[in-house]
Amino acid sequence: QWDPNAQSGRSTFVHLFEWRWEDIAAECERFLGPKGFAGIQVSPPGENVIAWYDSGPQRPWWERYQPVSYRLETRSGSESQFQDMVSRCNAAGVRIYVDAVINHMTGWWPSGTPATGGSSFDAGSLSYPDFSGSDFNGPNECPSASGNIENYQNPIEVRNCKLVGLNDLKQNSDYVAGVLAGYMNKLIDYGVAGFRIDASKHMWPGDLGSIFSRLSNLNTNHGFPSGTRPFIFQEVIDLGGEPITGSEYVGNGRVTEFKYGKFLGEIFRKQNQLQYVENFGEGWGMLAGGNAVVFTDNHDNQRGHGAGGDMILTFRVPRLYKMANAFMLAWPYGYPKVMSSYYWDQNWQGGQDQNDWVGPPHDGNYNTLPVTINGDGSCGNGWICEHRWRQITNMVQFRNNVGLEPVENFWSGTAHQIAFSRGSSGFIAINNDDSASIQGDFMTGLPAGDYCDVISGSLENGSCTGKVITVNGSGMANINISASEEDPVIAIHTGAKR
Ligand code: AAO
Repeated sequence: QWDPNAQSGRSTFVHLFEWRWEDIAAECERFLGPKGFAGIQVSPPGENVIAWYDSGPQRPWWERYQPVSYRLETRSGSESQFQDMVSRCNAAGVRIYVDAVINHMTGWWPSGTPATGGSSFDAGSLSYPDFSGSDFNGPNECPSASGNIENYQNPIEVRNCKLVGLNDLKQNSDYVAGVLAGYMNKLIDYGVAGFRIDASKHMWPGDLGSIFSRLSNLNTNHGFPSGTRPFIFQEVIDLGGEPITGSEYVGNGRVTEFKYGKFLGEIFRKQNQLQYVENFGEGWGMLAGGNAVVFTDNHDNQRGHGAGGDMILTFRVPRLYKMANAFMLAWPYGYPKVMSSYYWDQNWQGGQDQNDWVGPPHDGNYNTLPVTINGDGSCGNGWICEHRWRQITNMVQFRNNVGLEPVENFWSGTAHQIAFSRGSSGFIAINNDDSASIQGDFMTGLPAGDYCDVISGSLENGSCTGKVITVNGSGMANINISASEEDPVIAIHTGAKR
């Protein structure tokens, strides 16, 4: 349940936030498979409320986090499109991880509010296709006066009361656990390789463990060895300061390490120093790497939800974002996730983006627009596709190429300059200094030869489209990165040798 179930030689996954199943299937075949991505986190595939306020959020992204039933009908597509996507991605060597929303159902909505698969529900009387009254936590279980989580210092409240008004399922009921595991087992049967467990902090670790123990092994018809357990990563926001910690959950599978992206933001925004990363990981008070899923930003904190605050780096600060992702992908800690976003116009008022709810690009009927691919490989129709940015894609390949080789030759110059090698397979130098260059001969650990810098360009048809770095017979190379370069990073590896 800790193993990502990736094909061998693949080591990074991508969150294709709000993408349609058809587009994901095509992306597996035309890009993710060939480029070496390991897997995809997909948006919740289960039926959700159609959220609409006449003067307020209209079809916000967050409606996907308010389940009505487990029918696989959403604006990402139908059940058959979902099945087709999983099969085609597995065939392309790319795993599908489902974002499983199993803590709760919807918040309050007037009765008669529609859902994406046509189901009826009544949130006020706790009536849903699969659940009713006693399947939910109520005043007997939840100690807060409002029924909502008011105090994160009280673990009983956090687990048994409603998260932002969402009707809270009773996972310790045998019936409820059975329905949830049944939903997940159906997805496993369709070839899914793992799950992100949404809002895990709001469920008891033991209840989650007993749900996971009901899960089937992965489907051997999709190429998984028999006896393979589903990959599990639990969303627990733990920045310290609360009684509930991420470590309580590592017995069930991996946990999202939110400190990682916050630290990266602080480092690259120079609220901290890049030179201190030599022991980045456990040495910085984070989980053991084998228990962690890491990311620079996620769909919540790129828009001010969740945790991490204004330190978080996103596509809106592309230069820093590419540097931070390059470091993440070069550094051997955790299972890294690359965020892939859509654009929205922000509207800042009083320190808050009033448009933090805006859903994916859509037509006049709120059908999600397809992801189109431009001539230069970037995406159209409002899709950002960070995973297609050359600097990020190429570093995914760097990580695949260096495998488990250790960090060696760690060097720091000024507070914001570092370089290190990964055994004899890769070398990277990062210059986040405001004015000083990185200049000199560096020990790369690599065999002699001419290497393509995979940040300024790529290896194409036997030649480099960007800088060429020459390593001599003793592994030394002359490195020169001025502080004003478009991307002040050089990365070379044995998989991109001219
Ligand atoms: C929507 C509306 C609500 C409405 C509700 C019901 O926005 O106004 O009441 O519907 O109709 C998403 C959206 C929500 C949305 C929801 C349902 O973000 O706005 O509500 O869908 O449509 C907590 C949870 C964490 C959760 C996070 C957003 O612990 O699990 O909130 N993330 C997941 C998903 C997320 C989704 C849900 C869960 C629900 O990724 O997309 O919500 O399915 C502290 C706590 C954290 C807590 C945060 C935010 O964090 O530690 O556990 O996260 O507060 O409440 C510093 C601290 C840090 C602190 C942070 C913020 O950084 O160090 O610890 O400040 O205070």
